[in-house]
Amino acid sequence: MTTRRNFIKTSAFASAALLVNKSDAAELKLHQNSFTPSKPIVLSTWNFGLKANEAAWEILIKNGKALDAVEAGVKIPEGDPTERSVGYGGRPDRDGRVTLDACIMDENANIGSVACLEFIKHPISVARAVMEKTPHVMLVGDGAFQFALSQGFKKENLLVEASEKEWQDWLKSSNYKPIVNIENHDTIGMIALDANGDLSGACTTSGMAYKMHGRVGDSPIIGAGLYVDNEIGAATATGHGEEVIRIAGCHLVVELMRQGKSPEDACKEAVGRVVNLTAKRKKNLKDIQVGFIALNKKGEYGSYCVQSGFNYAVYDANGNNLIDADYYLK
Ligand code: SD4
Repeated sequence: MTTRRNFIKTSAFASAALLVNKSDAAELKLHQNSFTPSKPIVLSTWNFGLKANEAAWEILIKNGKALDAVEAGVKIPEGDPTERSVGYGGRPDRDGRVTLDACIMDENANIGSVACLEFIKHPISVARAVMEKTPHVMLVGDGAFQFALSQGFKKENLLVEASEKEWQDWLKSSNYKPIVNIENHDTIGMIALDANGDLSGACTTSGMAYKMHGRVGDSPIIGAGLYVDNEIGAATATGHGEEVIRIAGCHLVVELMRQGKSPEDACKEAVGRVVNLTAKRKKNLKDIQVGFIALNKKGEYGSYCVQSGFNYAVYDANGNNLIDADYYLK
């Protein structure tokens, strides 16, 4: 195919035309007018979602559980040292420490989360262990690390040479100014509907580069960076965590779907809240990116974000495709 971009026609549940970005990694199949919701289906944030979706799909297509699929999916960028915003290889905080945030939620509202976790390559699996093996829902810092060791996770250095070098350069100015859409990947958030009709989600990140030590974003916070309600749908977020927390973003998106909004309209309204509060607080919207993706119980999905550049990967019966999210700042 020679065209890089194609329009998907409006469908019953994709209320606005979406731009589809042809990825070299993905066979692009247009859904035009046959955008029938199907299950299983998995969605994940940014272009590294394509590879992550493949791992999730292997489980979903064998009638596996959405919970297992989302954990396996997000482990792909977590374990990849060239992905500099998640897990191993992630950019450090301003003290040069790689601190990771992750959470997971299943169809029965079981939840597990870790925040500011160091030295463990797969925080999502530690979050799952918090969910399944403790009476709690969230462990942070050294407590999360000690728990991980007790569960057999290995202590590893997560700061790769490239990240360390960038951090050394950053120290010269020490100016904390998050870059919007950095390298087209940030947090990976993944939500899936399995063949059995159950929803689960996972979200994992190294957070904002050069953040204060101890800073926690939205990604490990159930209701902010991720939410799943098996009766209604699921949502996950990426971008500036402070803004997502401010509106309890993903819980809001799911509640808006409960009120009857399509996934895309729910994401759009949540972004509208970010926009309004940013104006109220007299901050510059151009410095902010927030993106949501959402999936409902029927397998309908959508997304919306503050500014251009956010995309997400969808793997369903139509294949594994990258979709450019519609955005507010035109
Ligand atoms: C966070 N939403 O920690 C996450 C990921 C991120 O730019 O750093 N996005 O706020």
